[in-house]
Amino acid sequence: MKYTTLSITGIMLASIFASLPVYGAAGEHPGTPEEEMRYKGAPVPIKPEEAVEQISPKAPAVTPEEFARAKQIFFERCAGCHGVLRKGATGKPLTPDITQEKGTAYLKTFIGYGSPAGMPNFGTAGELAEADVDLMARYLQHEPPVPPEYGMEEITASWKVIVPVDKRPKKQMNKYDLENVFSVTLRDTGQVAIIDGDTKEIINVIDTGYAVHISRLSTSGRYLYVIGRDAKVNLIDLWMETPDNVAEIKVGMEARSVETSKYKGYEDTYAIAGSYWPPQYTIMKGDTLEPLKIVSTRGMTVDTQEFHPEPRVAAIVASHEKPEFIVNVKETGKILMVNYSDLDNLNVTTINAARYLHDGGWDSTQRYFLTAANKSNKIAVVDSKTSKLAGMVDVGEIPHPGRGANFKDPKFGPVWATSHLGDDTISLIGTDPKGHEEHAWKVVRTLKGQGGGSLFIKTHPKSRHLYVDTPLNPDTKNSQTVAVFDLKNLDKPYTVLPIAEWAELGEGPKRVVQPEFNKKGDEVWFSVWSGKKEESALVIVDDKNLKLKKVIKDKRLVTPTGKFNVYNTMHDIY
Ligand code: DHE
Repeated sequence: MKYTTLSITGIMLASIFASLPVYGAAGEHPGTPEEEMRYKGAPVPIKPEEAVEQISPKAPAVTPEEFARAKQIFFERCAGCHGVLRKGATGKPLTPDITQEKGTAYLKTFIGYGSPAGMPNFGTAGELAEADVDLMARYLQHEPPVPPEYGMEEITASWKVIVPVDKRPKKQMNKYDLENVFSVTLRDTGQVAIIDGDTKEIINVIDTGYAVHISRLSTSGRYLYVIGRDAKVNLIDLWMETPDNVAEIKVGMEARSVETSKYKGYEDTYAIAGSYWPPQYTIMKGDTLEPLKIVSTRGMTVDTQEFHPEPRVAAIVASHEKPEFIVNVKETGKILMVNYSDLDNLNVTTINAARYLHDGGWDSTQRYFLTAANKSNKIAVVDSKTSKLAGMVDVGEIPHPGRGANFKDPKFGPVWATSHLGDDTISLIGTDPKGHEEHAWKVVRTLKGQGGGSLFIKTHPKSRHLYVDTPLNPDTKNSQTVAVFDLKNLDKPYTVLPIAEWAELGEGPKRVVQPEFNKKGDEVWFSVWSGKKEESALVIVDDKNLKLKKVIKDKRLVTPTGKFNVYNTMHDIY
C-alpha cells in the first residue's frame, strides 16, 4: 500500500516536528509520502558566509542582506534535496537557466504551495513567511553560491593526532569483552556512547562530529571510526583503559560515510571517508587518520551522461575479495571499486548502476554487494569478485535497507531483504546464483509490513526472527513499535513489539529505530529516539521469546539512533 493519507493530526505532527529540528519540512506535502519528507531536508552544515555569491544580471534584484538570509535558508531547508549547487538530487534542478525562465511568480507559487512531485508547501505550512517565499523566488534566479573546495591543505590543517601510536597501549588495557561493545550514535549532542553489551553500562561518552552519523570498526576490532555530518572523522582506541579519541580529521564540510580496509594483508591499514561536500572521498592511514589520497567524484551521470558537479558519496563498504573499497556515488548512479593496493597509481573500476545510490550491504557470502538506487526503486547487485554488475532488481518504493538482512527462505534458499521508505513491503531477493540459479537477483517473495517509513531491517545467523522498524511512519502505532517476522514461517502474520511503551518515557516522538544484535545473536537492541530535550532510551529484547530484557536510560543518552556492535560490524554480520 502506498502512503498518501495521514492518520495523525496536524497538531500531533507539529509537536513531533517541534522536537525534530533537523527535519525542517513539516505539514502536508501534496503527493509526497510523509515518511519520505521526514527523511529529507536536514540542514547542510556549510557556513553560508563561506559560499561565494554570484549576482546574475538577468535575475531580479536581491540586496546583500537578503542574499545572506536566502543562503542560510537554502542551506538549512533546500540543499539536502536539491544539492548545494542546485543541480538536483531527490529535488529538481534549480539552476538559473531553469528558474529565470519560470520567473518569480511561478517560483513563489511553487515554494508557497509545494508540488505533487514532492516539493514541500513551505508557505502554507507556515515554514516560511511570505516575505521569505518572495525572497527565495528571487534568490533562486541567481547563480548558486559555491562553497569552497576542501583539499589536502585544509584537510591536513584539520588533522590532529591526540595520542601518537607509540604512546598507545600495546595490549587491551580494560576488561571489557570488546567484541560485545556497542557504539551508539547520540545524534543531537554530536557524541557516541560506548556501551558494554554484557553489563549494559555506559563505558564512556565521547565527543565526535556535528549531528554524528555512523560508526565502523577496523578489521581487528581495536579501532572505532565515527563520522559526523560536518565531515569530522574520530578515531577511538578501544584498547585504552577508558576508550577515547586518539585522532581526528575533517575530510570536507559535509559527509555521511566511513569504512576501513578489510582485505587480507590490509587489516587496520586504511580508512576511507566519503563526503557530500566537496563531492570526494579521502583515503587515510588507519591508525592515525593521516590523509593520503583525495579523489573527486565529479563526472558524468550514468543515464543521460551529462556532467554533474556535486555527486555525493553515499555508502562505502570494504571488499573481502580484493583490496578494494566499494563507493556509492549518489547523483551519478555509479559504483566505484577503488583499489587501494597502490595509492600512487590508483585503479578505479566504475560500474554503471542507477540513480540515486544510497545505502546497502553484503549477501551472506560477502561476495555480492546489494545497494539501493532509491529513486529508481531498484537494488543494484555488484559482484566484488568479477568487479561487474550482477543484477538490477526492481523492488518496492524507495528501498532503504541500511545494510539489509540475510537469511534462508524456506522455499527459495538464501535471500537478502530490504524494507522501504515509500511503501509497506519487504522485498526478499535470491542471492545464491550457484545453488538457486533461477531465483538469483530476483524478488522471490514480498512480505507486508506495518507500513511505509521503514529505515532498517535486521536479523542474525543465530536468530529465527526478522525485525523491521518503521520510525518515519506517520502513525505512532507504527513508528513506536517494531514488526517481527518468523523466518521459519514467513506466511505467519508478524508480531508487533511495543518497544516505546516498554521504555516508559514521557512526551516525545519516541521513534523506534535500527535493530542491532549483540555478538551472540541472542538479543536485539533498539533506540527509542525522542527530541533533544526529551528523554530517550535503548530497549533490549530477548530474541528467543521476544520479551523485554532491559531498558537502558541515562541522562547522557540524548537522541540515540544508530547502534554498532563491534563484532557484527567488524565481520559484516546482518
Ligand atoms: Fe543515514 C547510514 C545518508 C538521515 C541513521 N545514511 C547511512 C548511509 C548514508 C546515509 C549514505 C550509508 C553509510 C554507509 O554504509 O557507509 N542519512 C543519510 C542522508 O543523506 C540522510 C537521508 C539525510 C541527512 O541529512 O543526513 C540520512 N540517517 C538519517 C537519519 O535521520 C537517521 C535515521 C538518524 C541519524 O542518526 O541521523 C540516520 N544512517 C543512519 C544509520 C545508518 C545510516 C543508523 C547506518 C545503518 C547501518 O546499520 O549500517
